[in-house]
Amino acid sequence: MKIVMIGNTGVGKTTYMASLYGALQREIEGFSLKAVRSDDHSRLSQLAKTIQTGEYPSMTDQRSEYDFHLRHKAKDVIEFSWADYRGGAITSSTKDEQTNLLISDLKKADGIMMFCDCDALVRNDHRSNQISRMATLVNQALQNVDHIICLAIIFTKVDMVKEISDKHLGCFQGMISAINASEYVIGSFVPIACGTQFINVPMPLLFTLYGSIIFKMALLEVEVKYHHTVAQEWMAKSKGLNGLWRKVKDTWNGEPTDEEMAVYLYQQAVKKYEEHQTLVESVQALVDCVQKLPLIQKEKKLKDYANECANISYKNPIYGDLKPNVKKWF
Ligand SMILES: Nc1nc2c(ncn2[C@@H]2O[C@H](COP(=O)(O)OP(=O)(O)OP(=O)(O)O)[C@@H](O)[C@H]2O)c(=O)[nH]1
Ligand SMILES: [Mg+2]
Repeated sequence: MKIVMIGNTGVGKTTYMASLYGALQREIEGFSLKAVRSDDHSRLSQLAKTIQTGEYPSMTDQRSEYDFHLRHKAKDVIEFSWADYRGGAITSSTKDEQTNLLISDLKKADGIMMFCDCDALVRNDHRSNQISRMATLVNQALQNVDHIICLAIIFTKVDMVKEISDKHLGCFQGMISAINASEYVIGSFVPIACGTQFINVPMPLLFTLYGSIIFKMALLEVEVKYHHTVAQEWMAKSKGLNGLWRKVKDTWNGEPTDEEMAVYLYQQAVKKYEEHQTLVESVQALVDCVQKLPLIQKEKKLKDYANECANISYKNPIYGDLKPNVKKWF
């Protein structure tokens, strides 16, 4: 399971990753995050603390990949890797090693976070965001996909803007059409802020992992049914005279008997069922979170997305204030 972040230099990718990691050291709606390697844990936790004081990280100079466990109520939900790039990788030529790595990562991604500086967006500063360049790279990566991909279009630094209106979203029209045309891509806009103010910080990650977690649950369901059916088939074979004959033959040859095969497959079915049950509660919590987001859907207009962005962050910040004494956004 792989998540890739894409966004021009200075839009806030590293700030987001570290802030999220810091925030999810305690449970939010039951979810928490754990780095697999202890040095990554120390680095990200330290960075998160520094960011909360208003001091931001320095520019990323090369790709770094982190491995995490998303947990829900102290149980593992999914393990995933998450790559952070230097923003320059999106504008460099394909001769650049980092750019090639980004393109190949995007092709393998299960979830994509596309970062856009909201302050630059409302100032119509398109150079700072390079949206059309990102859209080209993402569209290339989405050609011929055969698995579900969640694509979060993340508006960073919303603490710096007064309003997001439909006229600011026109540059996403191409992306919206591509997402609506694909049966595999689920898209959403997510406004966030990190630093001295915290707005919607867990949402981009939860949304990006959503498709893979749903897929994992569906796969477990299929596995339970499969193991159960095959177990029944072995059990049926073990019955009657023919079954007795097969048992003698298997025992003579030192091979597992039909009954032993049936028991083994039942045990597998039970194991998969237990895994599935653990996921059900987490998926319900995830669906509750994701439903509040401005999901990209065919019938919606740009105005609808602008209104929904305003509703989730201006009036009803989802997990808006994680710290005491944080000023409300407006
Ligand atoms: N006001 C505000 N500023 C932010 C926020 N997030 C990031 N910034 C500012 O944006 C700058 C760049 O953030 P980074 O996280 O380093 O950006 P990046 O996308 O990782 O940049 P590269 O590593 O160069 O690709 C920071 O130094 C902050 O000044 C935010 O939520 N609010
Ligand atoms: Mg960075």
